[in-house]
Amino acid sequence: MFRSDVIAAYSGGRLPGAIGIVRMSGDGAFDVLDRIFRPKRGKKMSECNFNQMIYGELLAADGQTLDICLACAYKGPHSYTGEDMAEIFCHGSEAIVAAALRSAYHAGARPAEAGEFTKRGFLRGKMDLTAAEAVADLIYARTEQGAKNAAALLEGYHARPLAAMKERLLGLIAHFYAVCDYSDEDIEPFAYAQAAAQVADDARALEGLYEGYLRSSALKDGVPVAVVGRPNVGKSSLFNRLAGFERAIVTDEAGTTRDVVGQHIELEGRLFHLMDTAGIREGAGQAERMGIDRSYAAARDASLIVAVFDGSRPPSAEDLEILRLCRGRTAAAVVNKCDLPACDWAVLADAFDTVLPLSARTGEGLEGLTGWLCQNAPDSGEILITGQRQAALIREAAEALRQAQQSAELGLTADAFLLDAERAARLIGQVLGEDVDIDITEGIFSRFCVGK
Ligand SMILES: Nc1nc2c(ncn2[C@@H]2O[C@H](COP(=O)(O)OP(=O)(O)OP(=O)(O)O)[C@@H](O)[C@H]2O)c(=O)[nH]1
Ligand SMILES: [Mg+2]
Repeated sequence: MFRSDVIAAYSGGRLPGAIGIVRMSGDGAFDVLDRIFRPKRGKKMSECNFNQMIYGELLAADGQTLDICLACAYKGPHSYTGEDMAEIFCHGSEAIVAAALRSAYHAGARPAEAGEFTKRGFLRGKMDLTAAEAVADLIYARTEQGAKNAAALLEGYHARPLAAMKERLLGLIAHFYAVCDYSDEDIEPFAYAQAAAQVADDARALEGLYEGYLRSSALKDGVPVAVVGRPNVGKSSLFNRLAGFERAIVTDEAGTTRDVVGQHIELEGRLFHLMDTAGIREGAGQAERMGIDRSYAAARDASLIVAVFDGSRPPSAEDLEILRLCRGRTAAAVVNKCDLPACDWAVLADAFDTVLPLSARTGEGLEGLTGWLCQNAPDSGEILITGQRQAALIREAAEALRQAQQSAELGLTADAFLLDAERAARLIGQVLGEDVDIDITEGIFSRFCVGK
């Protein structure tokens, strides 16, 4: 295996904080550690147990004690990077961390680049490229659901079946070559129908993965939810209630909101992208009319619609336009201002499965709406591929397999089948990080933070 220099970086959260983590990795990491951390019990760090927290003194570059804290050494290859690695858990002060890093550099380490620890893990075969990408997903996860998805990807939820698929394909290809090259020997003849069925199964699996990727934006960008209604019914008030702060302007004038106002919220571990919109009405001025066009566009593009009505006033023609807008969509009707004397809104029962009386002013009935949002968020608990790089390769591999399937079904020459099957196997390998261009891997790791 290649030798690698010792890298060091700060790997913890924002400083100051309770604990700061200084991490190092590489051949000679334990030499650096021995020079900058002295266990209280007298032994050197490199003589203590691995994977065990050791209490001791963190030393500055001049040898003076900087902090009394903990450190842990991890012996390669059983570490995150696959190399000898160590972490020092010092007090989370900027001064201590900066001095500890200076001390590590003085002892022979160099500053790590963004994502370099994970890159080393990848290059040492500790993880495939999908797992490395999942690490970035984990770090940037905005919700519990996003983190769970990333954790499953990190554990090879899709990578393992993909690796198996590639092996099966290679087996099929090898069999094909054997039949062609040693036709007079006792090799089972090649069954085109069976080959066609196998690549069709694989193509279907890949297509499913790609479709999942198209749905995965809900994990990162949130489920888009449009709040629509005629002016002054309380859309912005409701939107602010859900956001938990005064995000949008509220006045008692009709036509307050002119533009789409977006806000991410998390409910029960899921991410939603709420959009407050301009009230829909006829005869508005130019700016408001442009806003109303955007309301329609937001409603069209959203997965879920929250249609708001003013329960203290009778239904109007403008309200009926909202009913029309929601037809055939996943929409809930909110009959707002339930703190005021109510008018008859029975008309909504025909148009909506869900009608929720609510007061944006007092918050009464809000849990009915949040419950509806969570129930209707498209989440099947399915683990989705999230990376555009992987998705593009998977789609291409699926297309190659469909072509191979066609060649097999038509009984074309072996060449036609082999060419596409081999291309598919290569593309699947690239998903996992085999034969991937150095520029591509550099691009992936540079998106990480320093210290990971
Ligand atoms: N009593 C009562 N008043 C409310 C409630 N929700 C909103 N309002 C009032 O209704 C008025 C309009 O509220 P907004 O939230 O600005 O209504 P909107 O639908 O966003 O209006 P536009 O942006 O003009 O389309 C304000 O005076 C709010 O205080 C409610 O639940 N009860
Ligand atoms: Mg508004």
